Amino acid sequence: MPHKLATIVMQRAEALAACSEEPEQLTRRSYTPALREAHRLVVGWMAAAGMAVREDAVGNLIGRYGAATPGGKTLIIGSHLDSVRDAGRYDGPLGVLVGLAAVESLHRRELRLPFAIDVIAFADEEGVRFGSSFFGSRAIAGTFDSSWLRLADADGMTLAEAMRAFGGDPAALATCAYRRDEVLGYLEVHIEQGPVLEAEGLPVGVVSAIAGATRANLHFRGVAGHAGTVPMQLRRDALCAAAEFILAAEALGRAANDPELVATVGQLSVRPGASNVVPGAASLSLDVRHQHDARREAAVAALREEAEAIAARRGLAFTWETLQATAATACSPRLRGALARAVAGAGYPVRDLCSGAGHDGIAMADLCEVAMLFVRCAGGISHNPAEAVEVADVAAAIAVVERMVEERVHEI
Ligand code: HGY
Ligand code: MN
Ligand code: MN
Repeated sequence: MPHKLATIVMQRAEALAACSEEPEQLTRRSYTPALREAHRLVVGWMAAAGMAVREDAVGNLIGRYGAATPGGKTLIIGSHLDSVRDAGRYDGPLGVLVGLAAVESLHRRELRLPFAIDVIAFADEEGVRFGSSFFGSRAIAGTFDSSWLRLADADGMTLAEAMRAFGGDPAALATCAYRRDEVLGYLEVHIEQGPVLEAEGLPVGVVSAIAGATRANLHFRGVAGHAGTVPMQLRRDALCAAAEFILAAEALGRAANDPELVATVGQLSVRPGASNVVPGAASLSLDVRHQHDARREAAVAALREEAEAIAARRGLAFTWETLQATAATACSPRLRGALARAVAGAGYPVRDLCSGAGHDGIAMADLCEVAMLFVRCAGGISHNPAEAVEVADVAAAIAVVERMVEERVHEI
């Protein structure tokens, strides 16, 4: 059955890829009409798999496959449908579609388990639109911070306004939270977004921990001036300061001789943004990750000091805005063990590996034990339209999840 369902998963991933804000590339940010279109497709697939479907106040899409007897606990299987800009097809959707396929397999065989399965498509995992992320999973875990509702996107729309326009209810976010005692655990299937499984010829991997991450915005303020008249020595050029910082961040990441430390500047805005004006203001994003929190925090502190020194040397004003700092999250030894036995039971080698990428499991760990299954992806490429998986590896993931929910019940 897994291979047939895997083919359906691949077809559905293609259908979801057409739900985009941009005609030429796949961009599906949170609370957009493109995400609404994606939800419409998934609602139909969930209903056809015998699931009761609802959307909660924060905008999570939740399909429930009821337990054999009412009152059972719930295993949550989830991931996200929102994407980065110019995204691949599988980062997020694969996890929702494999969870749905495992339920579909039960439904086709008219099987019910002693526990319910909730397949959740979380409202905003990538954080592209509002800068901070995990809004959906934080609401499910009961840790949503209402100050986030005032975050605004590039058009000035607040998260609360976007949520309301999408059909959500910012005033009712407490209703999204699950109770600890009703949840068996959380399982996410996700592409590895790295090269390890492919390098070792493995279809799947069991995640041991998810790296911690700090996201910040840095703002350099100088003096705008005429490109033709302001002498170089008298300039207070905000973009040159930002450029110096960007290279310093790369140098720190490289010099640390620590492969687990990564520092990325992915966004840069320059004002006023005219070719004949010395830039008076420049803002940039910073993303720092590490498996160990102390190392990440030390790197963030060093980068903040460096930015302040650059601004001081150049006579610029500087502000630092931390948007999000998430601690590294260990996956549950109990669930990992059950997942590893399900991998072995499905006939695949068990390979533990860390996740450099962030996932909703970070937020879900405040609610319950979490486990993740990685799926090999071509070249380890992700956050890129070249993202690709093999149908046989998707079939492997479905077979593992089926064994996890059907044979490892007593271990969950
Ligand atoms: O940024 C991440 O690690 C994830 O893709 N949200
Ligand atoms: Mn991603
Ligand atoms: Mn993802």
